[in-house]
Amino acid sequence: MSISNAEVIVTSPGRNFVTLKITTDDGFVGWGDATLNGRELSVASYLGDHLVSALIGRDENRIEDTWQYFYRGAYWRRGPVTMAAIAAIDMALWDIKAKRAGVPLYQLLGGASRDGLRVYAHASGSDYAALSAAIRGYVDQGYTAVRIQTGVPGLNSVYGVSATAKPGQKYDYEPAHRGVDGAAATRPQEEDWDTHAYLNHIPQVFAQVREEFGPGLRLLHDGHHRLSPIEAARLAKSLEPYDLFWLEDSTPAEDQEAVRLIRQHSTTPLATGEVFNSVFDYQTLITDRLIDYVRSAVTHTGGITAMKKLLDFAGIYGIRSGMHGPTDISPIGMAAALHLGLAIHNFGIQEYMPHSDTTLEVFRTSYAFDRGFLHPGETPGLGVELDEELAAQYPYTAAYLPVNRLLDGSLHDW
Ligand code: CS2
Ligand code: MG
Repeated sequence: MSISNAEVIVTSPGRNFVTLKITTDDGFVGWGDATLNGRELSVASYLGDHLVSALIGRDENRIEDTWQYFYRGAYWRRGPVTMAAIAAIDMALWDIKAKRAGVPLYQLLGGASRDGLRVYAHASGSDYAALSAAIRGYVDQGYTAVRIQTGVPGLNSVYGVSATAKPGQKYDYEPAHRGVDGAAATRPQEEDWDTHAYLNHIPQVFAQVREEFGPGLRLLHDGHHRLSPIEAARLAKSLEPYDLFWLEDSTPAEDQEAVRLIRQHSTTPLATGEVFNSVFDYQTLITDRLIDYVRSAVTHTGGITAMKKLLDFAGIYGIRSGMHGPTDISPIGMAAALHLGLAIHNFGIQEYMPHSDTTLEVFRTSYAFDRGFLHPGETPGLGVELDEELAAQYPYTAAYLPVNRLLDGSLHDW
């Protein structure tokens, strides 16, 4: 049995996604997600122009060898574009292997370690009333964990805070922006930022949330890499009374040593890694026990093969998974996270930003949400099928994540 065809499909049902379709000579089809938000076409080209031709004729069963071939065999290793491309190949091959075996993928990864995956929702609001209504909407749907992002007095807009979300609606915000009236964007939008105002405001918001919603609800917060190490340490310390499940990405991601400083000052659990793409990005963080949760996405870290090894490595140090699950990972990448999360022992929590109805018409999924938990379903393989005809009706439309500037106009970190 060998790979007879491999094809890259770019579609934009509400937002852009890059998908790899691998077909075997006896008719099995595997799907892989290669979506890199705001840089989609780079991965489509890397796959389509450089990797796909080397896939044809390969033994589809040799997943580990194929992974090593594209990673170890390449002179230019790592980086988000390369690792998203390898991830898509890896996911598609696992999808085929499980379909051929007639089992949901998690069965090949060791079988279920739990009945379902606890997820956290995104709740945001430009002021406390809007935020509180958003949290209430999720609690009413059965969520047991909620990420809290809020507007900051004096700032026009804050990343991760919806200006339009309504309580109970399925999704909270879209990370990337298109241009006017949904046209292709020509450049990122600009948002403002003021660390002083943010640091003063956030602890007050968490105090209000705890008072209103009580001690049981798990609360998370994402700093989106905006703080210096000592500012992040102050935030982590000031949030201790509100018992966070985690504080995520409060310092720029490439500086692993910055996290040591936060750790020295606070017992607030820390999560990082959604922009990482290799186990080596975590080496110090894991071996020195500087974090509590690994945030990588299967889609951005070289696929199921690499992510399983990363999480097994983290597990040795008592560190758990908190895999990235925003709308800019396709339902295929999401399904990969669910199968892996169900199987591993050191699962922590799964981020869940439900996709739009338009996205879910194109990507037909078998995973299901039930009272705060997700399950990947029992369909053989990953359990997601792309409707190619429908996908073709949604052409790529450029969209970008915003950039942010301080109030004096200088550009600030992501
Ligand atoms: C966020 C994401 O989900 C998260 O934790 O940080 O919205 C992230 O900013 C986007 O996925 C970027 O593509
Ligand atoms: Mg994040």
